[in-house]
Amino acid sequence: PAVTRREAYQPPDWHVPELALDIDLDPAETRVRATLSVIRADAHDRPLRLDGAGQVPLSVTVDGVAINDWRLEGETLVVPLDGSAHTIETEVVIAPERNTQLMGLYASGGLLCTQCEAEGFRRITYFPDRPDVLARYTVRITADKARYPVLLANGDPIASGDLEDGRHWAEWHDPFPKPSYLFALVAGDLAANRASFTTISGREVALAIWVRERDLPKTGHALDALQAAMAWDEAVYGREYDLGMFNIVAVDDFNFGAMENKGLNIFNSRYILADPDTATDQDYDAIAGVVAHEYFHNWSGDRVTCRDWFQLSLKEGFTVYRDQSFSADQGSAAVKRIEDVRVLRAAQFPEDAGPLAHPIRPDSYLEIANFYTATIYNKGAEVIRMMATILGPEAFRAATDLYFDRFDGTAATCDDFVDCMEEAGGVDLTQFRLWYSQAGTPRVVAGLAGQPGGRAMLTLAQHVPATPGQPAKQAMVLPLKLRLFGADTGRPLTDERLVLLDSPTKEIAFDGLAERPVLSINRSFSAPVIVESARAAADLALLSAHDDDPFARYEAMQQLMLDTLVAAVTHGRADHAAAVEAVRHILEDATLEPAFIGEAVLLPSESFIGDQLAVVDPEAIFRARAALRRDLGIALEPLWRAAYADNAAGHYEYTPAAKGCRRLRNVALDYIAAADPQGGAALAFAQFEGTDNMTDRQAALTTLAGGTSDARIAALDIFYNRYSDNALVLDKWFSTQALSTRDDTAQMVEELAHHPDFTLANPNRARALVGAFAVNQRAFHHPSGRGYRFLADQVIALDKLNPQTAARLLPPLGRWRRVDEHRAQSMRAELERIVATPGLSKDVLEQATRSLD
Ligand code: BAL
Ligand code: ZN
Repeated sequence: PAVTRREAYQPPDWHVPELALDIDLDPAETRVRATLSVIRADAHDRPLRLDGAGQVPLSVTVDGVAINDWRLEGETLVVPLDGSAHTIETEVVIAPERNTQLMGLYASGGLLCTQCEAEGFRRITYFPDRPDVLARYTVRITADKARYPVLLANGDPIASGDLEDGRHWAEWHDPFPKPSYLFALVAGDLAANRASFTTISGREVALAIWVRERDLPKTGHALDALQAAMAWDEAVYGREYDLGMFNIVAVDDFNFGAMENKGLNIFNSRYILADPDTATDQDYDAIAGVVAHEYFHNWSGDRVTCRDWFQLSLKEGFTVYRDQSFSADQGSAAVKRIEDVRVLRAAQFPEDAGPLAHPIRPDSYLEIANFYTATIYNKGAEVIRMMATILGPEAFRAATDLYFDRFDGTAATCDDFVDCMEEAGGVDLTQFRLWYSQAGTPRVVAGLAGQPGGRAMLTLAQHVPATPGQPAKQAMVLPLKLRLFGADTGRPLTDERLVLLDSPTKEIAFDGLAERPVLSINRSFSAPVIVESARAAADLALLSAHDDDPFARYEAMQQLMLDTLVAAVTHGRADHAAAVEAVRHILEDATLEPAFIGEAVLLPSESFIGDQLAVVDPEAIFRARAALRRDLGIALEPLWRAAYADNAAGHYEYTPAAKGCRRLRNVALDYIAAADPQGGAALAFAQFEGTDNMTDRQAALTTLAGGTSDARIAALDIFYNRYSDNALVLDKWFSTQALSTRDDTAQMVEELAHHPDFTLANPNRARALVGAFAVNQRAFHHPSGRGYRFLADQVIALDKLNPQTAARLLPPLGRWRRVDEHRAQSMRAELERIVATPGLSKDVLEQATRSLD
């Protein structure tokens, strides 16, 4: 397969200002007629080249006359043309019911729907399927009226009618030129939860969330989030919605979380449907975040799109930053920042440290679907955040205004965005741009040396590790917020200051310090880096108790626990006293909100502990973590029991305060179970049975699922029977078991893969079992190698149906450099088995071969 390179970018040879689609829907045989107005872009003599995939043209006409001098080069339709402007018509037949890749037009439940990003449109019709060809779309859909009473496409509806044969039709027009990846169509028997939104300039927008009739009661939260997001984007970014309608459709089979098609967002149903009985607080938060994310794309993605797919982070990094800021404004900003950093560390840092590392603007790809990564999305958001920090809020807003104004209606690049930051911010970001080209997580070594006379010298040194294809790195610009605190009193000794570390090393002197200083650095996680700063347990405990930046407080607590756990893994045992006392202090601090306490007292994940070690020993990490969990549970049992009792709610409410109470209470439950497995299991089972909400029910189930009590089997059965007709909740049933820390999880997961409710055809279900299992460090790295074999078997099987989802499950197998030689060999053997599989997709081939390097 051919590699696409960023540097090989050429502007399109032909523009397509208008596209009319006439789509006669049928699951087995859908007929698509496309009428393209094409204009030669400049003085060249190259033919028109239209991308296609999986179909052949039934006819091609030029200016109304059938031609036969077209040819196929691979799957590309090549049409020789004289002159500079023509009308081209093509006709194809496709079979959505046989489309298991879920790219292009496909069937999900009783619906027909589309997913076109990145290159799915070519599976529907012939077109220059690249993001820098922007057309105005008019779409006519015809379908059986009984089976598909609702017909939706992008833009606004312009006409509809009935036909004699039980069929009907609808026409939609989208006045905004858009690339093909934003095309969408949905047909089905759907019901709408409707509302309206009045924009800042007084225009009424009709909002609708379309779902199966029976799911209507679960759409209120998503609709509220949509309205909040629309108002927020006006207030914070000055962005107003631009069509008369905004439609969202929820579908069960979806490769992504959701998709920002202009005026017609299509969502994975897990990011729409929620009620207290079936969705956790985490689900509710994710729904609001994803609804906002897709809505925000209307400007950062749709109105201003990407020139080519190497610029993907232009829209994704910026839009993730926007949705993170929105969610921070809706609840606790501190807790949101902690959660976002946890996701970055769990998903992106390992990517940056492994064989699949790539810059946020990659240089080449075999399959672009493999680059919808935590690096493009989450590290991309951190890069935008750093620019916002450097510019400050007013200049950042001026810069985004400039960007939206200058590039409205066009396809832009990451450099265009940074140019606007420089111009409006009056800053030089030449060196900062290395964030776009260099992969790898920078490391900062920080040392603070106290000197006589109230002086201290801070020494900072940065190092960006080598990554595949990038052996040597240049020093980057790292915006580090820091502050000094007094070691005796915990009082601040300095103001917070923003240091731009832009050289390999830097020294900063502090004078007039009244006490020995303790360093608080990378406050609010101002740079997405790893800070190595040898600080004594007592100093970390001091920061965890006194730092005025909540993130830094959390971070000090995490570092203290990490140091304890790393010592335990390395030496076989560790002194837990400092960690216990620091946690006690947090639990006893009445000024802290429960949501924050719930985060601060959490143990670092097994994978994050592993990231601190040269060679990961998953069993040793599990044992060290379990020992600290048990000791924290036992030593602080009265405080956990008090937190459990004090944070009980009479009835369910979805408010930031109530969420925080549930969070702390469920963390406390898990520590109680660590201290007292039998009593904790009984408490968990009582909570499981007595609660009125899924947050508490799933938390109790998770605690039970990791233990050995008889209540575990009972709870799993009750849960299964209660929710056997709810696919989203059954996903939780699978993933809770796949994430269990029990000894027998690997075997249990193999058995669950034969459960009648397990199917690889549904991406959510595949991710719930296989994806969850592959991040369960202890089970996946089972010394027998059965975990690796299982993942490889599932990837090979899924690749035949859905290469994109299969490829996204593969990365854990590429972490073989991080484990002992025996495990590494087993992992490599499975990767080699995958690569040797006949008929492999380029998606999986690319991920597996890169993972072997
Ligand atoms: N553009 C793909 C889905 C998303 O990031 O919104
Ligand atoms: Zn996005």
